[in-house]
Amino acid sequence: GHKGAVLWFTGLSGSGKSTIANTVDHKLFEMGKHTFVLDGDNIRMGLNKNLGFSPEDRTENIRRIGEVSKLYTDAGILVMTAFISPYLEDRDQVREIMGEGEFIEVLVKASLETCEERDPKGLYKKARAGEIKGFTGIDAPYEAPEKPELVLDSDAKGIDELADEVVAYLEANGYL
Ligand code: GGZ
Repeated sequence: GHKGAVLWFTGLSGSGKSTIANTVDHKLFEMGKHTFVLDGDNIRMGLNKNLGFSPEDRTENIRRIGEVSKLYTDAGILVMTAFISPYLEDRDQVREIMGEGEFIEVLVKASLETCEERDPKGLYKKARAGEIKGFTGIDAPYEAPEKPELVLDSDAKGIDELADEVVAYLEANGYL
């Protein structure tokens, strides 16, 4: 089919959102499907470079990403977003602006312990040392989704297996 939708990855920093999204992107490309990934690298560096990490700025970050995702979806493109998106209400707001079946919420489930152990950019260490204030999971909240379309067990499984689970979900539900 040629149905646009957004795969909305949500989870802690270091849970694997961006890596999984990019791996899915790669797999779909090999299958001849053209998708697009929105993440901090192309959004927080550009469109949203005037936003920080206060609750208000995170809400505005997610609102804009939601609107951009809607544009892609309306154009018939499958878009993947990889942002912590810590607030339930903000994600529900995006779900509301999308059409029926166009918002696929994917919880990338990894415990704080796992993420802190990975700490690829050393940010948890800085947050623990008080060098970064308001870090998600340390001194800022993460509200996990109650009924996500998909849950990926990033504590127990590797990136490739989880990416395959996403592709299988898309196939089973008529998105490909
Ligand atoms: C959380 C922060 C913070 C604070 C900088 N809290 O591992 P990363 O580096 O690449 O992922 C984190 C990213 C989070 O940006 P998002 O746009 O996804 O956040 S939100 O959806 O909440 O708006 C981390 C880095 O930015 N980072 N400061 N205080 N993550």
